[in-house]
Amino acid sequence: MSEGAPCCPKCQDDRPNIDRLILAWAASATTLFCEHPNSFGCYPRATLNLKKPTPDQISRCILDGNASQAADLARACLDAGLDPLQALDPFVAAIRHAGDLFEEGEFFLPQLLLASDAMKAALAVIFPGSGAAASPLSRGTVLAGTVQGDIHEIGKNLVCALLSANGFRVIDLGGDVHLDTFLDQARQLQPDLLALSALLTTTMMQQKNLIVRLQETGLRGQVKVMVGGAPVTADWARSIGADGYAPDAARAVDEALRLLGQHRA
Ligand code: B1M
Repeated sequence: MSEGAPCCPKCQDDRPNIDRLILAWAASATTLFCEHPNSFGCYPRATLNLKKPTPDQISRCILDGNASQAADLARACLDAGLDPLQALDPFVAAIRHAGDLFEEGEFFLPQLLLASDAMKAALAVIFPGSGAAASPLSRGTVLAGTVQGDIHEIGKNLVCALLSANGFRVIDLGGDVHLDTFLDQARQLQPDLLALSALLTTTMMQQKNLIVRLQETGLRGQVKVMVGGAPVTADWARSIGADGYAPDAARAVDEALRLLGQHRA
């Protein structure tokens, strides 16, 4: 079969899916294949040993800032049977490595930007629609965002995705969210929990400022506050009067459940 030709009538209508499977299997593929039943003369997917991308491949792709390849590799990880958190791990390691290179002066801001775009492309595949959807089985409403002055969104998006996947209704205000926006939205939407992310030592202070403003405006008693982000610690959370803190996205779910008096399903 010539490369690029459809391998069955159904595949002709399903080109992107075939392309991604080919990519996942590219290293050892000798025949084009698809996941349709044998009646079309194709290989059933279960018998294919899809190749899991290596951490090196993933790291190279993120450091190169190759967003489309990052999305393909993320799909390949899922196709190879990894659960979403396992699939995400090497991408997180790679973007952190990019940060280290930046700190060491071996990477410049445009490269870091490209790397983070690639990371976001992978995250969008692994957790589609992160933070956007309201879960039908809402355990409570979470109003989330990265605080004013801080545009780092990847970790916050991951926290939102996991909260959403665990039954919370998540309203994600995005990055660099002005204190007044948080206050207006908290007043309007009456969330049960505010989830405030900060990635810069300079912007952590905005978590504190927001808690002060919540007190001043009489909203503090109506909403719990959880803080997080790489420089944030449990001590910091306590010192600013936050109700909760989590060091990573998985533990943010546990903490949100605890704060809202819920248990895992
Ligand atoms: Co920036 N950046 N960056 N950056 N960046 C860091 C944070 C830095 C540590 C890099 C470094 O120098 N080594 C450094 C901060 C130093 C400091 O303050 N201590 C830094 C800097 C300095 C900057 C700029 C100032 C650079 C400049 O302009 N000279 C600038 C700031 C711009 C601004 O915000 N005003 C800047 C810009 C950028 C990019 C735009 C290029 C890009 C962000 C793109 C985007 O998100 N839209 C970027 C990136 C990608 C990084 C690094 C490399 C990676 C961050 C990331 O996505 N990590 C980062 C280095 C690093 O982290 N090692 C760095 C992966 C993510 C999954 O982890 O975000 O930690 P993380 O989230 C985790 C936990 O922290 C936790 O759960 C997540 C998942 O497990 N968590 C929560 C996060 N939020 C939570 C909330 C919770 C609970 C847990 O409850 C509410």
